[in-house]
Amino acid sequence: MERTFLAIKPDGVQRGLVGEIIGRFEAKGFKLVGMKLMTASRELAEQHYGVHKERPFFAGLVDFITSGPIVAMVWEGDGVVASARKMIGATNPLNSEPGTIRGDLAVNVGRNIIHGSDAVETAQQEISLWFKEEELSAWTPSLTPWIVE
Ligand code: DAT
Ligand code: MG
Repeated sequence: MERTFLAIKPDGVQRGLVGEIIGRFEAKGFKLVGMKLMTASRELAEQHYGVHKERPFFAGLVDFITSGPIVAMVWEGDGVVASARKMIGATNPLNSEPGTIRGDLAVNVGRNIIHGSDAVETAQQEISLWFKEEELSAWTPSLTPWIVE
């Protein structure tokens, strides 16, 4: 089953948006299989955003993402990687459609409140970077037959 890595960034936690954001993925019908509140080390943040290390915003991005607790999560479901990206919206919240998390709740690219893996392969790498296998729970929500046929 497909899985994605999502993280509510320090701005989302500080703004009290954890419940609002998690609620959207629950309501959609995806399954939460791992979650922890943690402050990322610089090393972890630099690995996570390694693809951006030559970009001018890299140092500031790492400073920001390590500045306070984040909520790291793994969600599961058919097509969850692409669907979560749609639910999150465009990188710059000023371009994110209303109805998306960033479109509804953010205004600045450096404070866009949530991360989501951009592809199935990236998701697998990010999940193994942030979580140990034993931190993930395989379970069957009792509502599953009412969500997927
Ligand atoms: P996304 O988070 O939508 O996958 P990304 O991978 O291109 O976006 O960039 C990672 C994060 O870096 C993004 O969430 C916010 C920050 N960022 C991206 N482009 C930026 C820019 N031009 N200025 C400042 N921060 C930027
Ligand atoms: Mg990205």
